[in-house]
Amino acid sequence: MSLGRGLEAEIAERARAEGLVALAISRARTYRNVAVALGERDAAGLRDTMQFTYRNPARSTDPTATLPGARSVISASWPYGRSSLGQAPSVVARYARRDSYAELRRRLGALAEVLEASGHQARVVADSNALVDKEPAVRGGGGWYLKNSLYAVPVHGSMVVVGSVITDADLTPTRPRMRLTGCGGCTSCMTACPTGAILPGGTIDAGRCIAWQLQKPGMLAPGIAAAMGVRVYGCDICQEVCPYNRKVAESAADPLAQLGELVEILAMDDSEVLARFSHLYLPRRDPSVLRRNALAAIGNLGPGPALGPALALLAKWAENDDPVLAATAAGSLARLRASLDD
Ligand code: B12
Ligand code: SF4
Ligand code: SF4
Repeated sequence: MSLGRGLEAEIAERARAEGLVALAISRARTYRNVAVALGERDAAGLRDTMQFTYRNPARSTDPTATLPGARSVISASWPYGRSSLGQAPSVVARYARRDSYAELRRRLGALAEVLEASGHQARVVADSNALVDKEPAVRGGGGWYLKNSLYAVPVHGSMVVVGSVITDADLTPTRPRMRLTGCGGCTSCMTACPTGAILPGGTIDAGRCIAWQLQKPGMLAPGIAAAMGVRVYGCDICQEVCPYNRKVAESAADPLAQLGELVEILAMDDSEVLARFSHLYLPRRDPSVLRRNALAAIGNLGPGPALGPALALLAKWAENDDPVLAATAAGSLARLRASLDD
């Protein structure tokens, strides 16, 4: 069994070979600060109807709940921002254009293999409800919390997904950073968020966050359709304006190409939507959530070359049997018509 610095060095080498960044090792302790934050946000009504890590905070803030006897947590990030460079903007947020979480988990699995080969137990956790992913990474000094609540790492900024390997190996922790947040006096994301969802202290009001509202079934909350822009899944606004992500800026969107993407989604039957977007979180695997979002997004295309086909499409969907889809299409028709008077 290899122990001590030898094992840490082996893990670091494998992480580099896998293209993982910001490796960080922390002790497998309970994250009381995060449990308190989850409780306070729940009490303040900022959780909306989200479950995720809120369902069982005792579990999601304690690595030993996933692996009894755990001693260390190895965190690492997968920089998806790079792969979206040079891509045309899409109606899907950048992390979700590919299955970034599967790419991360596969690479973390390679680190788990190193540990297992040396006789240790290891569990990969990434974007599951088993653990709050950012906290062990921050504790191990991989990066910082930002005011938009995301985690940024050197060089790659916040366009990374982050996960961990929980292990019973007693590894030497990497050094925490001196600062909790890397924002200084900047408030660009707070100003840019179209719904004012970013509250002080790195806190998001989920009821106002477009990324959450686009995942929720039923009618979009009041004000979301008009504020959400041309997107059907996820929201990258608070990352795109962030100086940490300057290197991964996209070119300007083309309304006709966006309409093309939305029309394509609306033309798919249920099984096609589920197959094409199998990596997205859709509540109860309900494809109509994406259709609703596509219809709402069309209402934000504004006057321009996409206007004629957009109006015709919405008029048809406003007659749909599904009351949510019909009402969303009618709302978008009204917004598009109003945009002609502006
Ligand atoms: C619930 C959840 C959401 C919810 C709520 C998000 C939220 N910020 O509250 C919704 C659905 C809205 C969401 C959206 C998104 N999410 Co999300 N989400 C999660 C999930 C499942 C749990 C997060 C959680 O429970 N955190 C616990 C809370 C308490 O932590 P916190 O909000 O960071 O609070 C800390 C800070 O406030 C800090 N703090 C304390 N004091 C202070 C003071 C200052 C000044 C600062 C800056 C910080 C600070 O301490 C608190 C406690 O640790 C994680 C996966 C996981 N299992 O961890 C992914 C995760 C956070 N999401 C992720 C992503 C990619 C996104 C989106 C970018 C996707 C998209 N493009 O639409 C958006 C971004 C929206 C945003 N600005 O946060 C990534 C983030 C990667 C990164 N680089 O940070 C994660 C980590 C998934 C992963 N494994 O990579 N998400
Ligand atoms: S993801 Fe969008 S809606 Fe949510 S906080 Fe960021 S900018 Fe605001
Ligand atoms: S935009 Fe500014 S305030 Fe917001 S996360 Fe980035 S550095 Fe921090």
